[in-house]
Amino acid sequence: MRQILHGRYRELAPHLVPLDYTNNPDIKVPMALIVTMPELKENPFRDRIVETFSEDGQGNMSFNDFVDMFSALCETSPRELKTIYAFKIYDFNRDNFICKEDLQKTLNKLTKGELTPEEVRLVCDKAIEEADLDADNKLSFADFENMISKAPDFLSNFHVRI
Ligand SMILES: [Ca+2]
Ligand SMILES: [Ca+2]
Repeated sequence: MRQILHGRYRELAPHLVPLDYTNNPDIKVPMALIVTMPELKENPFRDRIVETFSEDGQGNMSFNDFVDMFSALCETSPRELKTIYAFKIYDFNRDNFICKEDLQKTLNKLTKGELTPEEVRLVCDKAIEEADLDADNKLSFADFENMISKAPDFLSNFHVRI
């Protein structure tokens, strides 16, 4: 798997990525190139996914970041792991909670802008109301796990076959 991924990583930037990785060179491939991969380019969360898995938080990916990303996204990776990353990806403002604004952005991406702002608001209010176990009007990770158990569709963008 690592070898296949190295080939895929290298073909994104052959002038940048060496063939020999035995000394773990400090190379990063920018997000703009990563998101062109067929596994990601149709995914409405591609930028967020790449940002979230990049150690620098900006989407510049080392080979290790790249391996971590595809290990988490592959079809055999456990749901708990996908849930952890989905929470980070949906937490747009990175405050460790999914608030209404985060969920509205998420839903706009999930539905590709097919819902009106009013519909998005209604769906978000209802989703938070149903999942919010401690009633603070935002989703902690525990609340989010509760939401995923009822609505696994929220993980549907985090399965990739490579
Ligand atoms: Ca947040
Ligand atoms: Ca809560």
